[in-house]
Amino acid sequence: MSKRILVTGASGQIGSALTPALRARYGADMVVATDIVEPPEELRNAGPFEFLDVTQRGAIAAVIDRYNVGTIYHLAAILSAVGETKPQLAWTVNLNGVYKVLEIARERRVERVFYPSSIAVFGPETPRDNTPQDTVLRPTTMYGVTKVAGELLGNYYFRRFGLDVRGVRYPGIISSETLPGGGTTDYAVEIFYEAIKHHHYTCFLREDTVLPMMYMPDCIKATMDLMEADLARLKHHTDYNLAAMSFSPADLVAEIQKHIPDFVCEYRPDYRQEIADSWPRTIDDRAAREEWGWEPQYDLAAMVEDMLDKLGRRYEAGLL
Ligand code: NAD
Ligand code: AKB
Repeated sequence: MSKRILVTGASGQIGSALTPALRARYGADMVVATDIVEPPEELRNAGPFEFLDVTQRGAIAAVIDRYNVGTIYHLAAILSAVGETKPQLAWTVNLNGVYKVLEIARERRVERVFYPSSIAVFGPETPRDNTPQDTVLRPTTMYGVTKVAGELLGNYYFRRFGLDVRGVRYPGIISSETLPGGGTTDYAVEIFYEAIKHHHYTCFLREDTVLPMMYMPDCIKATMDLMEADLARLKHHTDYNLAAMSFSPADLVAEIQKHIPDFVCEYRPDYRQEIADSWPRTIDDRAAREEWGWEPQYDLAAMVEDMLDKLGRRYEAGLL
């Protein structure tokens, strides 16, 4: 029987989009979605779902054995903003989680593991413009600390044990289906809901805070392309820089106003401003482009048009 795919953190922003994409590509029964919280109804009804806490080693091993898992997408994590309010939880879930998943993957001879990293691996000492692939990694958030350690651990398991661990440094991900789970880039999703519902948004970052961002279809494409890439072509493994677009809240507001002219945004920066100020503005992703053919499809204008179209339809149907 062919081996199944396990997704941890499947109820989250990325998991709830990646799981259906994997099911469409490999078959609904082949993809086991797991999380500690209920997934969206469509995801629960469309294939296997198990409650799974990634800090529980025995529970991870049991699911891997029960479903004959050959590939893991390990998405479960605590993101940057929640991580700064609960650093101990971020350490436990992010680092204990990835260590346990890698250990069990090694023991059970899992073939491939996807472990997403983040632009949060960079810190205030890193060049912020066109941030190089290989550069200073001294983050000032607990989230960033766990992501650097996770990248290094994944590379260690590849070199030491031959476990094929792959990962990208996602920028802020924007999506129309599931709300983000507590990051610094969340404003770039929330703003659409408020623009459509109230024509008004109060942004928790300064208007000139430029950050790297990506639309969900590109995030899914990058993830699946990297996982299907020829291993022989990969010079990096767990730490690919990835770029699609960079913009500030003011840029995003101006683009939304092309569709909703009376939309107004106020700015009240909070503790997340300091996190954003420690991250890159733009990213050099040549390694991803050269080693596995990465190319994004969506720029700011195309993303905004698609977001407003999708969310606008849900609003008109009374579903927002
Ligand atoms: P999210 O917060 O939306 O989802 C994470 C999921 O993990 C949640 O559904 C949560 O219930 C689950 N979870 C938390 N603790 C758990 C535990 N102990 N056991 C099992 N599940 C647990 O996050 P996301 O945006 O979907 O992110 C997925 C991955 O991508 C994370 O590793 C994140 O660091 C990374 N990433 C995301 C972004 C982004 O902008 N969304 C950017 C960079 C990196
Ligand atoms: C966050 O803001 O924490 C995430 C990320 C960039 O990792 N969106």
